[in-house]
Amino acid sequence: MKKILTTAAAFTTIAFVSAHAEGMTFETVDTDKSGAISMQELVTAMPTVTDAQFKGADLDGNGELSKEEFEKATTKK
Ligand SMILES: [Ca+2]
Ligand SMILES: [Ca+2]
Repeated sequence: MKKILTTAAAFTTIAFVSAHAEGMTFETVDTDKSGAISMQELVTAMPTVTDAQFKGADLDGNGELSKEEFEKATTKK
């Protein structure tokens, strides 16, 4: 049950990548190579992403996705 609850809590974050993440890596989304993914970069890579989904993936709330945050958001399980 614990595993299911963890998955459910992360589901809104994960949802935005499921259809788009194939072959997509942090490096390809971070088009300006700043080391973090901005909302604009994420939308460029995944046009269906919403602001709420971006904020859900931005675990520390600094307005950008670190590699760790991006990888968590794109992990399907
Ligand atoms: Ca960037
Ligand atoms: Ca962040």
